[in-house]
Amino acid sequence: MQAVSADFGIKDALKQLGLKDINEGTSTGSNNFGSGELIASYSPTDGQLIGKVSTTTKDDYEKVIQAAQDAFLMFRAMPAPQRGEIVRQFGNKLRELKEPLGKLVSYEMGKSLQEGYGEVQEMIDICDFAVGLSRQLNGQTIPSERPGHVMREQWHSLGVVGIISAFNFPVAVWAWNTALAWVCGDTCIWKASEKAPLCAVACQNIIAEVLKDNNLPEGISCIINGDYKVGEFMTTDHRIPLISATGSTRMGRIVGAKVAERFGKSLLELGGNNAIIITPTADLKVVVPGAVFGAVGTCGQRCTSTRRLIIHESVYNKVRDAIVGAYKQLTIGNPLDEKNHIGPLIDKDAVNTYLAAIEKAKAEGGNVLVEGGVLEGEGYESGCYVKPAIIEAKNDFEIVQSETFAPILYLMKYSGDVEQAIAMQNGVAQGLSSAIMTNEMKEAEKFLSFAGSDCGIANVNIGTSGAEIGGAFGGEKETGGGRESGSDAWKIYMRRQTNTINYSDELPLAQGIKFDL
Ligand code: UN1
Repeated sequence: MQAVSADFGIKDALKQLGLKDINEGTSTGSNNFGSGELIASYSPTDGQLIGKVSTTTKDDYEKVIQAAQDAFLMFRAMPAPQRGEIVRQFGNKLRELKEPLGKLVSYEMGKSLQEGYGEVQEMIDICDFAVGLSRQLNGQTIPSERPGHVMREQWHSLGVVGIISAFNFPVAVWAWNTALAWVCGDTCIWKASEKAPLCAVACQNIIAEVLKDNNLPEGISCIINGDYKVGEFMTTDHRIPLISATGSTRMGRIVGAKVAERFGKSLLELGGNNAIIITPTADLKVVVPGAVFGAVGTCGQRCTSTRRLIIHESVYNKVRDAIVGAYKQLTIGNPLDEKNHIGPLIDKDAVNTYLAAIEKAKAEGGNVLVEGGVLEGEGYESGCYVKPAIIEAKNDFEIVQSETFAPILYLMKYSGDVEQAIAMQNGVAQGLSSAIMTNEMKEAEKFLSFAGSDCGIANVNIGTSGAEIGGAFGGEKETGGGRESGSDAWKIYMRRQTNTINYSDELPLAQGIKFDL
């Protein structure tokens, strides 16, 4: 670790974030009661041990939930704009620490430094959004059918929110949830991915300082560490009214069922299988960067990553050649070095999944246009660096139908009108993000209409990834149906109450029912 940290300032970043490095001991996060075994965090960039984090036992968990429940009782009584002030301070701390936190994200997770900074920016943006929201948690007044009556809708704080997040966005997805949950008056318990535990501890340290400065209990923000078993403490716990879970469809199926069994609410943000439709009028200047960033950004490990290009046959060769040409410009290497576009996959398991997917695509009849493979030699010692691959394939290949979290882009042709392309784009089990590249207004509007894309996100002349926080984020079908981040996604973090108030001297019943005594 020493050599790399000296090069890219990682050691300094760890210090600024209050993390101990391997020579100093174990990081726990200030509100983590973790007394279980240690998780070691290795960087996929250089294979070095970055630090260790202690895991949460069942007994520890009981202390955490107690702290979160106690904190909830005071936090929900605090006026929402004052809670917004806490989130404002948190956002400011993130502004101060954008560089070290972005570096840690890049080093622990492997995404390019630019994307690491982008992730922290996304946290700052959602904090700003939530601050404004803290004065807009408005209910409505509804006309009553009865004289001398009025109906009202109110939004009350929900309780303790459980957050389960994935390795690929190790800090931003937590912030999407917490920034909203906090202004709504909820307290949070976060189980981060065991593949990026130090990012979680760093975030906890930052919010802990803000809470301390404001004499607020740290139970407002808690972390628990460990594998899926630790997540299960939350999914089966009736004291947690909402579980927000981001990850694979496989995970979501289990979590969703467990939470539903106890009538909890769940917000699921699961797998995607995102396509860009490229029509005859598409502008290559827009198509190439949109498709390439979508496919190789975060080394193909975004849930919004572009997996399929559905290209009209009349422009197929031109588009194919332009994309294949652009792949030749890509540089792969240490993501902390800003000259590289692409860092490593998260670990060797992910490398094996990537290799198996390429083999499967070939076995199903795919035609490889850009060879994949694992990079070896100087700078690639971690064994996690792979080459982004492009394969001509058919939409109904089994491998094309499933999400592989890796930089593999499938190219396919359509020959008819845009409806045919839309049917192909919709012809998968997932429904997160989608895009069309066109200068034809009618095609764009058809794609966005009720008969168009069936995804939660449908874009025109931009790629499938890189959504802004202002819109609701999430998708349909096997993506799980949840919406987080912007728009009115805050409503799931609150409980809705309908009030009917009678200010008359009579008691008329609704629906005109007579009940005379
Ligand atoms: C994810 O991959 O889980 O739209 C989230 C995007 C990012 C968020 C991705 N803003 O690509």
